[in-house]
Amino acid sequence: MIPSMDFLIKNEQVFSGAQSCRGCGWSLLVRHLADILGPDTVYVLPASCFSIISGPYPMSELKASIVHTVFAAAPATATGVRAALDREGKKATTVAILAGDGGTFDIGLQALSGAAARGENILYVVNNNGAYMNTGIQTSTATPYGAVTTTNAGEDYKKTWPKDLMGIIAAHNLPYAATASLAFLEDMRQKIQKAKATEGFRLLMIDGPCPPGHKYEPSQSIQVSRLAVETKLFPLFEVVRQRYKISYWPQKSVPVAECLKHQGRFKFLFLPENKPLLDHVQEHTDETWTRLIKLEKMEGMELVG
Ligand SMILES: Cc1ncc(C[n+]2csc(CCOP(=O)(O)OP(=O)(O)O)c2C)c(N)n1
Ligand SMILES: [Mg+2]
Repeated sequence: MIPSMDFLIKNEQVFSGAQSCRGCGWSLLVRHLADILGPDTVYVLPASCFSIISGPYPMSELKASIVHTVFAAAPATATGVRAALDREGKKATTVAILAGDGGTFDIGLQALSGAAARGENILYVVNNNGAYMNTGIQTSTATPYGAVTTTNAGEDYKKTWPKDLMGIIAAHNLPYAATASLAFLEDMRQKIQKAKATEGFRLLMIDGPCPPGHKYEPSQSIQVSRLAVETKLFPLFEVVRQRYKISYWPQKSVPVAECLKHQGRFKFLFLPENKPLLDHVQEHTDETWTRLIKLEKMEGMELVG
């Protein structure tokens, strides 16, 4: 069989010398994203690690226009950018938001919901690294259960489950939404292509490896991302108008501990006295996966676009 080369960068749109940490998911994600979206793209950036990585003008990392905006309002800013481009007749120009989980699950949620409900012609990309990494690893509502951050150090680890952002987004009846992983590049690139080709409000949520925040060696980023998918901690799926479709079915049943044990942020789950907590994470993950399968099988859920 001839191996597919669909994971290779074809039109590099990123200058060398990015200011990211080693092993950062943001950089690899944006290389692939920009390769597919091309130079006729305006990127709208709320505050996140990528605001720093992309660099202040004139040292931008991307060969495209970048609009830096306030933390809470990227979808509102992007709405304005879209309207201005449309008015100039530039309907083919892509408007893409690059946001972190803090800017999406928490502070930008209202603006996100508004733009999604209005059906703005915008691509929203969220790099979910599970905390406010740029300002020093504070808990967000995307932080996984059991993780240590700098804001829950007093109570040792996070004791609530992350928000179901994809469920919230599905409820907006979008034409395209999907999760993706840097360890599954062909799948991720296909999803970016689909999102680019779809008109209306689209959202991609990428699992964001972060060595300093998750506490592992930079060389392990892709391996940890792959384990997140194989253990079903980060399932890969698409949602089109509330219809779910699983994109990757793990062949083997890999326990969540296989992914969590590499990450220092989960150290509390591996204390002998905390075995029930680790079991709890496994049960919750199994339940979420079963629910996803049920959502996929649900008939008659498709809504008219
Ligand atoms: C209103 C407001 N509050 C706080 C900040 C400080 N701030 C800048 S980036 C950031 C963290 C962003 O976290 P996230 O969205 O998850 O992106 P990441 O840095 O993890 O990529 C914070 C708190 C800000 N810029 N504006
Ligand atoms: Mg984050």
